Amino acid sequence: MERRYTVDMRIIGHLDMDAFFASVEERERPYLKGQPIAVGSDPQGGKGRGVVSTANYPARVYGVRSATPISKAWELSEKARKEGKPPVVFISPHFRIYEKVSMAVMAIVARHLKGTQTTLFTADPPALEQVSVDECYFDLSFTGSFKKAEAIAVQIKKEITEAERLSCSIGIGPNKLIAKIASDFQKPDGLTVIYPDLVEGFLSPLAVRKIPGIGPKAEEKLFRVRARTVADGRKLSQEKLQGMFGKWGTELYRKFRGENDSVVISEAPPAKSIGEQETLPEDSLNMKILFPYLERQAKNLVSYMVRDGFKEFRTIVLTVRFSDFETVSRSRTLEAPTGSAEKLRQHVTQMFFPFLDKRENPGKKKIRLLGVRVEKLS
Ligand code: TTP
Ligand code: MG
Repeated sequence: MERRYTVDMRIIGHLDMDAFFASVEERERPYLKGQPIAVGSDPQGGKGRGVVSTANYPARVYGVRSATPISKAWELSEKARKEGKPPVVFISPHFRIYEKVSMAVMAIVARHLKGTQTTLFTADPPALEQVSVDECYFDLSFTGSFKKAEAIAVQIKKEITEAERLSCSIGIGPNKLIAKIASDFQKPDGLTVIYPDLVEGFLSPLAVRKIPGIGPKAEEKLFRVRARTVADGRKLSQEKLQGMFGKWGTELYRKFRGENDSVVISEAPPAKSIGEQETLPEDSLNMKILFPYLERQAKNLVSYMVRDGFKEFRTIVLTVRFSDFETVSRSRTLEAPTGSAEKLRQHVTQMFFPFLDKRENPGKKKIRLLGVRVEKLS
C-alpha cells in the first residue's frame, strides 16, 4: 500500500559507490575478479609505510580497510596466505581514473533529476550535491512519492552497473541524515528506503557510531553514560547532551530523533585546494633530509595548479605528522594571491622551521610525514 504524506514532505537520496577505488582497479583487471584487493601505498614486503586508501570486500574479511597501516595490511595478507587463502593484491592509486568515473556517475544521477519537475514552482532542476569523490545527495521530492523515488534509484543503479560496471548503494529517506545512514545500511549493492514513519524504528537498534559525526571519541563518551544504541541515546536529555558535547549536543539530540533539515545544495563550491603529502622512508628531524621533500612538494603543487587551470593561491597549509602520529597543521593566508613556486617554497620553509625546535616540537620528536596544500585558488 502506498502511504500518503503531506505536500511539503521531502524525499532525499544518498548514493555512495562500493569500495570505490578498489572496485575501479578490479574492473580494470578482470583477472583479479573476486580477489582481495587493497589500494594504497607500496607495502614493500611489509616494510612499507603509509596506509590503505580502501580495500574491497574480500580484503575487508581479512581486517584490511581504509586507514589500516600498509605494514599491518601486509601482515594480515601473509597470515591469510599461510592459511591457504588468496593473499591481498596491493595496487597504487590512479586518481585520474577515479575522478573520471566519479564524473560519469554524477552525470547519471543528474540525468534523472533534470527535466523531471512536475510543478510550476520548481523552475530549477532538483538539487544534486556531490560531497566526495564517490558520494552525493540528491533531492527526489519532485517525485511526490517514496515509491517513485525508489523506482528512480533502481534505474540509477542499473545505469551505473551497465555504463561503469560498478556497484553502488543508495539510501532514500525524509532528510539527508536518514538517506546517508540508509545508503550504508545494506552495503554493498544496497537500496534502502526509509519512509518517514519508519525512521524511529530504523534508527533505534543502530549503534550510536552509525550517526554521522559520532567518531571514536564521542562514542566513548556515550558508552560511559551507557548509550550504545540510538534508542539509548534518545534517553539522554538535551541538557545532558549539551553538558557532554557543548553546542553540538543539541544537534546530536535531534540526530538521535532522525531530525535534520539541512538542504541539498547544488554545486556547493567545493573547497578548491590542491595538496600533496608524503610519508618519509624513515622518521627524521634532519633538515637536510626534510627540506628537499617540502621543496619538491611546493614545486609539484604549482604545476598541478596550472594543470587544473588555476593561476594563483592565497592560503598555504603545512601538515606535519610526528613519529607518534600526532599530526599538526599550520596555515598562512597571504596578503595577495600568488602563483610563484619560489614564494610558496619560501613560505613553506618559514612555516616549517618551528617544527625543528621547541616552538612546535618541544619533545624533539622525529617527523614521519610532511604535506603541503594550497587553497583559495583562483
Ligand atoms: P568510502 O566511500 O568511505 O569507502 P569505499 O567506497 O572504499 O567503501 P564503501 O563501500 O564502504 O563505501 O570512500 C571512498 C573512497 O575514498 C575510497 O574508495 C578511497 C578513498 N578513501 C581514502 O583514500 N582514505 C580513507 O580513509 C577513506 C575512508 C576513503
Ligand atoms: Mg564508498
